[in-house]
Order: sequence, then C-alpha cells, then structure tokens
Amino acid sequence: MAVMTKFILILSLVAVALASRHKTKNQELKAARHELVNAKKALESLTYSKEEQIYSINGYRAEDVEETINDVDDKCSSLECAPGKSCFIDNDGAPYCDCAEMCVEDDRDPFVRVCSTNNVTYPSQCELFRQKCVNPRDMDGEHLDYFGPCKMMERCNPIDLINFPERMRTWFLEVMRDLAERKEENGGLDDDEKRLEEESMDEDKPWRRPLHWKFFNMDVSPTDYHLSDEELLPMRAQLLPMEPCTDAFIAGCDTNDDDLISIIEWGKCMGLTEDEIQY
Ligand SMILES: [Ca+2]
Ligand SMILES: [Ca+2]
Repeated sequence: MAVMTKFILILSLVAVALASRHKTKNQELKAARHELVNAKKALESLTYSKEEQIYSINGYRAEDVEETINDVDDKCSSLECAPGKSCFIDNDGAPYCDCAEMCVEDDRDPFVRVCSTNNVTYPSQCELFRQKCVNPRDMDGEHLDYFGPCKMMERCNPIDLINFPERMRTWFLEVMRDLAERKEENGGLDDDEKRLEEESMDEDKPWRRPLHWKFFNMDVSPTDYHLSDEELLPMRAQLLPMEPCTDAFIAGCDTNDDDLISIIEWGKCMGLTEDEIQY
C-alpha cells in the first residue's frame, strides 16, 4: 500500500511538473509572439523614419527624386547603349553609357539564355555583355556564340549543307511576311519594307527581295555592302543551335576569303545570279 501511494504521488508530481512546463511553454510562446508583433511594428516605424531621415539629410523630397528620375529618362531617351550597358548622366548633365548595374528584362530584350565562346551559359545576352563590361580583363576574347544554353553541337551533315540556302530563303521569306503583318511600333516592317514584301509575292523567286532585305538589315556598322563577323553575329547566334552547318555555309560564301561577305557573295551563295542581285 505504501509502495502504491508512493507510486501515485510520483505520478502526480510528474503530471504537475509536465502541466507546469506546458504552461510555461505556452506563456513563452505568447510572449515571443507579442515581442514579434512589437518588433515588426518597431521595424516598420524605423524604416519609415529612416527614409524620412535619408530624404532630410540629403535635402531630397520624394517629388525631387521622381523629378530626377524623369530627367534621366528624358536625357537618356536619345542615347542607345550597347547590350550590358546603361545610360547614366555625368556632372554636366550629359548622358553617357557605362556598365549596367543590373540587367532588366523588357519586351525589346526578353531574357533568353545564351552560350558564350568559352562554353559558359549566361541567363541573358545582356548579362554576358554586362559581365564583360565589368570584368574586361577576365573575359577578354569571350563572346556570344549562340542563343540558348550551351550544348553538344551536332556535326554538319554534307546533305544539310547543300540544302542550307533553300532553308535560309524560306526562313527569310516567312520572317518578312510575318513582320509585314505587324505594326511598325511593335517591331513590324516600315512602309518601304512592306512595299518590298508585297512586290516579292509576284516574282518568280519570291525570296529574292527578302534576301536583300535581310542583308541590308545586317549591313549597319558600317553600311558598306559587306557583312563582317560582327554584323553576322545576331543571325549566326540565332541559327547555330538549330543549324550545325551555319559556320560552314558562311565560310563557303566568302569566296575571296577576306572575312567579309559582300552583297554579291551573299546573293550568289543563296542562289541568285549576278543580274538578280541589286545594290
Ligand atoms: Ca557592313
Ligand atoms: Ca568576301
């Protein structure tokens, strides 16, 4: 009996102790939650007062900051910076391009992963060029190779190389027709280009004008009836992941081996006679 009483007493003590611990735990949790709510309120007020402090220290008001941002937008609207660079305003109020602090995705520059010539995948073309701008020495010689993540490239099949011009002609024709249906402000063709596109439909070789259109679209730096590697890069980078024969085809077009594709070389390797090439 004495043993049983002792056992019940011990059980009771343990139960009380557990209940007490449970109560303490609940109180602790309640107190912690209360502290958290207070801390959050304090943080919110601190952030707000900090902002006010920053504005008062620098003598800025929110309206002034907004005005400054609008001023920068105005001055930079006339300056187009290369990929990876952004427009800034110097002390004299003049806009200039320098390495972007970060890449921002927009309709004109949607983020598409790219592969560099060092076989490194970057989240976007902008990020590759931004890093080249920030670390010119480390990334010297590294360029955009093609759009899409780096992958094992297939070898160029000789049959695919023979059929390459036909695929290109069809592609240029389809791209031009697609752009003719879009408004100019949405990246579509301008009026002159639309007229060219309409005229191309009645020709024996409807792809002749699209071939010229594509050439003159790339021949921009400088416009000299010759395409350099740099001018060909946007087309090459787009084609290469799908068309392993791209480099072999471009090299084959350069018949005088001067590392430039002239309008004559371009037309001939795409299947035009010299008479059909306009320049
Ligand atoms: Ca050129
Ligand atoms: Ca050449």
